[in-house]
Amino acid sequence: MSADYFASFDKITYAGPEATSELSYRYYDKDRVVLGKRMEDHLRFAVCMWHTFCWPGNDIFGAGTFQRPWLSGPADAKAAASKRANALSFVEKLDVPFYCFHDVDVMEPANTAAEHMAHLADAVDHLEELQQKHGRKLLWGTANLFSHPRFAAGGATNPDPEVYAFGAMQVRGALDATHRLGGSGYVLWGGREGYETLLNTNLGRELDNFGRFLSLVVEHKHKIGFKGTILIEPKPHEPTKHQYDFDTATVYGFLKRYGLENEVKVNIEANHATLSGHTFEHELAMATTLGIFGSIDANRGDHQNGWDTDQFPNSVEELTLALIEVIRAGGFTDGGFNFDSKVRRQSVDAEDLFHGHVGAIDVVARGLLNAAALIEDGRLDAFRAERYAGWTGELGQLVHAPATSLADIADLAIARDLRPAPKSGKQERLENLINRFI
Ligand code: XLS
Ligand code: CA
Ligand code: CA
Repeated sequence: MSADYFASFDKITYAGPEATSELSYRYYDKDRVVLGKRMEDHLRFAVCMWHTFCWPGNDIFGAGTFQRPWLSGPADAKAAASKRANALSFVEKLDVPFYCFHDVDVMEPANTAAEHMAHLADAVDHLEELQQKHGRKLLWGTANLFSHPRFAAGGATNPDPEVYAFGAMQVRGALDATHRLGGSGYVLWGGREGYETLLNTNLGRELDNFGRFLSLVVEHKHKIGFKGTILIEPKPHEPTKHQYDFDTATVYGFLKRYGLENEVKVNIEANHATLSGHTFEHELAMATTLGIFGSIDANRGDHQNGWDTDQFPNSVEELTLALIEVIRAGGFTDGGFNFDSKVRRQSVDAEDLFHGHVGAIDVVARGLLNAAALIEDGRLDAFRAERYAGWTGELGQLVHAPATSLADIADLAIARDLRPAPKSGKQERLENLINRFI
């Protein structure tokens, strides 16, 4: 049916830090046990369909630059099948367990709702065979409610209920497909669930419609017996000026408001974290603290650019800090590290797709090894525990006792003549400690 675009590449294997081949893993050794778990089970890597196989390398100033055979002809059933087959073959060559997709990434384009369902069904049949053939699994599925012009004003927050219904059709289809393909999770990224101007926007109406949409998705998940996690992927803006799922803390407030905080978790993307003015590790720590840490898109931004460049992660330091938070969270349950990453527009060779993924996988693996070593060393956690030790003492317990009032605490401060002296937070010492492990 379709020629194997990656036929000339060997499977990528672990060859250790002294490896001579550029396309070998130097740190990702899938069977190596770290903190009691195989690396493959810790990291649960996934390749994304959209940037890697659907994007032709265009930007707002120029046309696609990539020569991918399935993108050069008409967007028909044959092209869609070639894309799927090549994608799964690529994931097998990388020897990582998972892939992720949007409905429209894998199917022949459709003009009507009925056609959408029929084409998606064909794609799911084929993906089921391919998963079997290549021994790969689905990390998460999702529906694209942002590319088609009908979604210019959003899907679940569109002023027009007919667009909302079309979006519901797509999400029902993609969630059913994810369930059938044994996916671990289902993601909702609301790129156009936001606004361009408040002049034409009814915020309250849009939030209630969005909350209702998410409740319906959760209800459907239980109805069909899908055991995976429903995930929201926060992002502050782009393409909309303001996106409702701004960051993890905002998503948590939204979930609480609609009673969904025990049903939905977050898929945190490094690039979106920095766009919202946070660090990647901040978003991870916040999600863990709020009990909604689910999965990760590891792609990063560029420090000089204020947009979503979706680059492969390449900072060992950034990944070490992130992995400390993942380990503190107890690791993934059904989430994983997805590479929602694009090679640069000038990286036109098939080989560039391998360099991007192999390098990123090794950077994340090094982050894991460093973070595990830091946790095992114990000094980082010991300092933090010591810094808060007062809260397990008498005063800390008194503050939290239900009968204690503000006046009780104030009176105690006076009665004991408290004169607390500043204590060093030891930031430089801790930063030096981290650097010794990188
Ligand atoms: C875009 C998002 C998108 C989601 C999936 O910025 O990262 O790719 O991960 O819809
Ligand atoms: Ca992104
Ligand atoms: Ca993403």
